[in-house]
Amino acid sequence: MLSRPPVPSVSTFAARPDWDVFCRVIDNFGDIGVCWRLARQLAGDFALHVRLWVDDFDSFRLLCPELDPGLSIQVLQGVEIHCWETCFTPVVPARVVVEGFACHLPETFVEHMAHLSPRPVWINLDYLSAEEWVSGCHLLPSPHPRLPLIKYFFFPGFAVDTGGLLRESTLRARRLQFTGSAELRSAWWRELGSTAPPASALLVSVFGYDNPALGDLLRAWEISERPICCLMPLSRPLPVLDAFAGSSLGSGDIIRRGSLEVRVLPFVEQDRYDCLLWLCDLNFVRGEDSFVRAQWAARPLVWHIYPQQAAAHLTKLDAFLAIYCAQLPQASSVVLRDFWHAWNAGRIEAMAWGKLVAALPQLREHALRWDAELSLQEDLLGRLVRFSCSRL
Ligand code: TRH
Repeated sequence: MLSRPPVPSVSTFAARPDWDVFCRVIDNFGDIGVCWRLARQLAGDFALHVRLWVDDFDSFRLLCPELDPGLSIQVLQGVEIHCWETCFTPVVPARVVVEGFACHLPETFVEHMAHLSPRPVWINLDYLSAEEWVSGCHLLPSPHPRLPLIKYFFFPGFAVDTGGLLRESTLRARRLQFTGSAELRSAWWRELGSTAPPASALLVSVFGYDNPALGDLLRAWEISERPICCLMPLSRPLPVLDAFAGSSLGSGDIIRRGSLEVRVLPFVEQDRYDCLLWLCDLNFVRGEDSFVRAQWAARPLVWHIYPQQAAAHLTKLDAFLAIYCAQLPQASSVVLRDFWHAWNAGRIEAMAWGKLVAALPQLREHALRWDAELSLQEDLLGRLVRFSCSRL
């Protein structure tokens, strides 16, 4: 026999929400980056009433500066955002409940889900991987050991039989509008308190984990034939960059050495970060969400994968390289693979950079093709909403 659920508090929206999305920030920005994007798209593209529960407003605010850390409930971009306090105030669960990256829902909330009729569809949104096992595990049910509830494992991925990738319906149109409009581009630079670098410069964005290979790269860029402008949004100081500069750098600082200009940027709002990726000739990205956004930018990319124990991440890296390089001419494929491996191993030879630059025109064509082909697949939320509807 189930015990009675606690009395719910009143939500800012009158009716019971359509979706609850729970996000615990473990480290960095991937968890909140994905959950915020997903919640915004549910509200924007699907006109759903979404409640987003986040336990760390300080991290969240870096991606979404409008967030008021003093408010425990607020509505932004159509999403009802709640501070996920340690002591969870009971509410009526939504029709669909997304647990971001196995973040463990509050016990009282799970009890409450079990008492509802119909019971909510419970989804665990997992991490992205290009590995083959993902297709076999996507949508596997996991019955609750005690309560009459089933949790489904939803795996993002690159194949049609996985959960796909987050991609808002307006993304491509926004990108084309931005890249095609000199006015929008100069407004973007202006808002950042900066100006566009000369057209002759190779524009590179760098967002990665602390990596000694960055020092190798900066030194190679310093003596590059072509001027290089490197844009680096920082959320915290980067020791390798500071060592290169010889002083501690912060947002707004610029270093000029030989052919290289490094501009340290503030960590920009999520949509503005997209614009940065769209502007650059080459993007260094990391983790999960920036890695996906760089693919939707249709520009060449270098991925710093999130390091895991026993080098498990290298298997993930190779699984992606295998599909990404499948239709890339052999010579460029070797260059790209070698460069990604070297970047992740923390050591870049000057010659490797030279080879990558030479391959850039071909890599750019490939990135356009990759984006076009991958965009033909249904996006993650289309798949997730369809699956949830089938279980409601
Ligand atoms: O920050 P990440 O490394 O995040 C993660 C987490 O470490 C997570 O625990 C791990 O499991 C996962 O990687 C694989 O990188 P990611 O995923 O790219 O998230 C960064 C987010 O920050 C993404 O939504 C883009 C956003 N962003 C901005 O909004 N503005 C910026 O200026 C930058 C650089 C990024």
